[in-house]
Amino acid sequence: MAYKYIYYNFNTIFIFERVITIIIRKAEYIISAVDPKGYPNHDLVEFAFFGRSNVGKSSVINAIAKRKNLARTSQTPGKTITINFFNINDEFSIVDVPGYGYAKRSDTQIQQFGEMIEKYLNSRENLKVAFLLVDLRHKPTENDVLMANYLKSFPCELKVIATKADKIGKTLIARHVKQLIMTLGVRREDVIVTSSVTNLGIEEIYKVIENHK
Ligand SMILES: Nc1nc2c(ncn2[C@@H]2O[C@H](COP(=O)(O)OP(=O)(O)OP(=O)(O)O)[C@@H](O)[C@H]2O)c(=O)[nH]1
Ligand SMILES: [Mg+2]
Repeated sequence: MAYKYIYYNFNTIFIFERVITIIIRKAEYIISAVDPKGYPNHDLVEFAFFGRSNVGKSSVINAIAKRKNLARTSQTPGKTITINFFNINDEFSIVDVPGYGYAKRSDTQIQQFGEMIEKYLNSRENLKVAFLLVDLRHKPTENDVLMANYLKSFPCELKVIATKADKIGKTLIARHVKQLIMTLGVRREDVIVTSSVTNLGIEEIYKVIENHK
């Protein structure tokens, strides 16, 4: 944990801003599972990452864990097809959930994915925060809205991660965040603007994690 000191007017006003950082001593893949029988039998608090295919879930997880290839990322959407659990510092667990909205999936597969996610949300008491990732460049999709409403029905906290902020101009960011808040029906303080390329927003995610550890 560190503190940022900002001085104004010859020290007459100064602002303390607590900067949270998590030192990553250990970041390990635990297991992949499709149903509760396969979940790890640990009592670590969990933080799960939801969102459509290709939105950047695995990339954000790698940025949080400060590892290049902990979660597998890909140019090809639909790569993550199981729920993947990671152990960070033996203190908390990060959960990579398969993405929705990938066109090349059969109806049966879509149904199986839905059931896989539903079982996880219904049975996992140690899940503290559901992070829903949406692409900041575009208006949230219908599926994003459905997912946000669905996640709101569970007792865990919901935070929205707006991804790929490096891909749009700074002036557009505020406008798109506003649109995202309106479309998903969330509060500004529940939205974290991120980029896995520049690491923008990763400290804010650490803050959320710290609050639940
Ligand atoms: N420029 C930029 N590219 C990103 C960012 N995050 C992810 N990407 C790219 O977007 C693509 C998809 O990223 P992934 O992290 O694999 O996405 P995912 O949500 O895990 O995808 P699935 O596992 O298919 O559900 C990759 O080519 C990433 O390099 C970002 O913040 N900025
Ligand atoms: Mg992935």
